[in-house]
Amino acid sequence: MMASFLRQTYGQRIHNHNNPAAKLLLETMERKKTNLAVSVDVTKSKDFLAIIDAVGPFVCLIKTHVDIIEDFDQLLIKQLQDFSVKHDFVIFEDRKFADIGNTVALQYSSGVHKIASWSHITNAHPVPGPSIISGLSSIGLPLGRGLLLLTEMSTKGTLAVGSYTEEAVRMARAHRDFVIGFIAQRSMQGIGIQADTVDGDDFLVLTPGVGLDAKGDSMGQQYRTPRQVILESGCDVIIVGRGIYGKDPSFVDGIRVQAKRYMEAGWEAYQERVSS
Ligand code: S5P
Repeated sequence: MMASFLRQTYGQRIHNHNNPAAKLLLETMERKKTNLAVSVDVTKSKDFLAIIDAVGPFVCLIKTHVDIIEDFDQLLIKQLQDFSVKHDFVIFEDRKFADIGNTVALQYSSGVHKIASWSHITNAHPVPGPSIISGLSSIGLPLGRGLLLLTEMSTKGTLAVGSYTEEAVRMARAHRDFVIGFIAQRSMQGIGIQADTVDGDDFLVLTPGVGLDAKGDSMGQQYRTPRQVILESGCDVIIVGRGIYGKDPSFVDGIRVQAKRYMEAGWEAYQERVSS
């Protein structure tokens, strides 16, 4: 049976969550009236910071891949955190952990990037089984962090379908304190439980593979519109990368225009959803 989370506002849904990172994201979305997340996939600190400062006013969340930054240092993290305060957004390092519990705990806490110390949210592939959640939560839970499981992917030919997706949602249901939601292409409500059972778990769904002008790229990425993602598929956050900063990360005026455009498209689709 379909519960009614899809028709609740982001503000109302804050009360369905205990995890501080989930609450922070919903509060930010409600306060700034945006369900846009920007994925800042560039290799130079200068471009990384310029894009974040340009899109900051329009986003609820900034998604990072810090391992692609060539001139990474701890100062960059301080600058990212300062922007997160200045512009009021949540930070999500898209690390896609995928190893045994002991290894992911080390990768999350240590090394050059020390992700757990600054990223409110991170994500993991469910492929190792529940031990990946225990490993990451041993580090992240005491810090008030949240985890997203990748239950589906946006790419052509993805193996994350069918019973893999269902089992991953079941894993999440068993770890509600730390798993706040999914990277997926549609609402995961009712998945992994019997059809006649009421689903009381309000998971957040953050969705990449969003573009208004292109249908995909030459490497298997597939794009859908904010309307398809938020209204038709019941996802909560649109994640947009190249659709916003294109091929020229230094053209900040153009980036601002695109960010506003995606923000408005995402919010309109959400308003139509909650008022339907
Ligand atoms: O299924 C997925 C999961 C993720 S997290 N498909 C994705 O594209 N992503 C990430 O979203 C990907 O790593 C990239 O950072 C972003 C999409 O970027 P874009 O430029 O194609 O919008």
